[in-house]
Amino acid sequence: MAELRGALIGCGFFAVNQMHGWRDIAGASIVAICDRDPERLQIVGDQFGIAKRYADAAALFEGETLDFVDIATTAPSHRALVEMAAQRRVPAICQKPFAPTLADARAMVKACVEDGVPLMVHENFRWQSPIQAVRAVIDRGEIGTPFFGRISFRSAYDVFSGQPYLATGRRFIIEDLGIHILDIARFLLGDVSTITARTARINQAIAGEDVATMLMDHASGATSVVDCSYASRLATEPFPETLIEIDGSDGTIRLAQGYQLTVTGMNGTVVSDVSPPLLPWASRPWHNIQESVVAIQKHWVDCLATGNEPATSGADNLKTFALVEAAYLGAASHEPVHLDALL
Ligand code: NAD
Ligand code: 89V
Repeated sequence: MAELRGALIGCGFFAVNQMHGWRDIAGASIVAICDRDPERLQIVGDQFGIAKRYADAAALFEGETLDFVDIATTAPSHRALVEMAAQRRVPAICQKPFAPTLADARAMVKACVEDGVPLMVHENFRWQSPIQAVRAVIDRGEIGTPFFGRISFRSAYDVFSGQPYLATGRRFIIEDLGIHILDIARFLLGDVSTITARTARINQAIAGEDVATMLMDHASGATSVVDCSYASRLATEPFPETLIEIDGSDGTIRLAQGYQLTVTGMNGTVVSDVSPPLLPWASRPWHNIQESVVAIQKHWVDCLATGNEPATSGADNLKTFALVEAAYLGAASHEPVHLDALL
């Protein structure tokens, strides 16, 4: 099969990981890049040897014949860019958060469905190898039927130095980080019917909430707690590890700090190291996230080749995005929120 011709829109902080990923993957390559900031365009273009550079997305679509576009801008531009791709019949990957509002996200899914264009949200956390290892234990039936989960991300890492915009939004941890952790909860325990949420702002120098605690009912009958904090100073900084506890009818799973996986099943306890590999271009502690970028991009190439729907398609991600929306509603009202009302 001929190599897929892709273009990257948005050459900022995180896009560099995506560019490394595309360089590692067989079957696809980035032939053009776009950013409205000339400095970012030059930095990424020079680093990855991309000669075709555009300051404007419409000019990119006009000037290039593309098999897909990888949108790595921040949320306010996502809808216009995805709709532009749909109109041009160009399959699109869109970074999380999918959109500023659920209404926008729904419209983006609709536009792609109507134009028959594949759409995947770059929701990469579930592709981290430690998370995949947890899911594999569940799938093998080693702990029976899960009835409880705790998916936890607590840290005091300074995310604001690399992503200064995170300090300025009215919404912070649920929209930016919680979205990943809620998606992991869905990935491990299935879709959610009800969510109850509480939030707090501990760091008074930022505009949004930096602590969120969420309790969820899953359609399977399982209950989960998703807790996120960027205000938790710990003896050893865990960023960006997601810690997991799953209890099932026949055993338990614990994914502990340091990527230690403990599975207790009917035949006893097995402890293993599920550390992600350190890719040649990656750097600690980000290597966990960086590896997941390669995994989700490979999945996209496979899906385009087979015609399968991506695991984190636009339609799938509406359910994760609805959890974000519901968590904010619930935190404001102090009432449980039924997902049916939003989806
Ligand atoms: P950033 O601000 O560093 O980069 C965004 C870039 O997009 C900027 O260079 C900006 O000039 C460009 N841009 C914005 N609108 C544009 C438009 N309409 N046309 C062309 N260029 C445009 O942001 P970032 O930290 O790289 O984050 C980008 C996205 O990636 C965000 O949605 C963020 O939430 C997400 N992100 C995801 C992960 C992950 O693990 N999946 C990690 C970090 C960030
Ligand atoms: O994944 C993200 O969206 C990042 C980070 C892990 C730092 O929260 O913003």
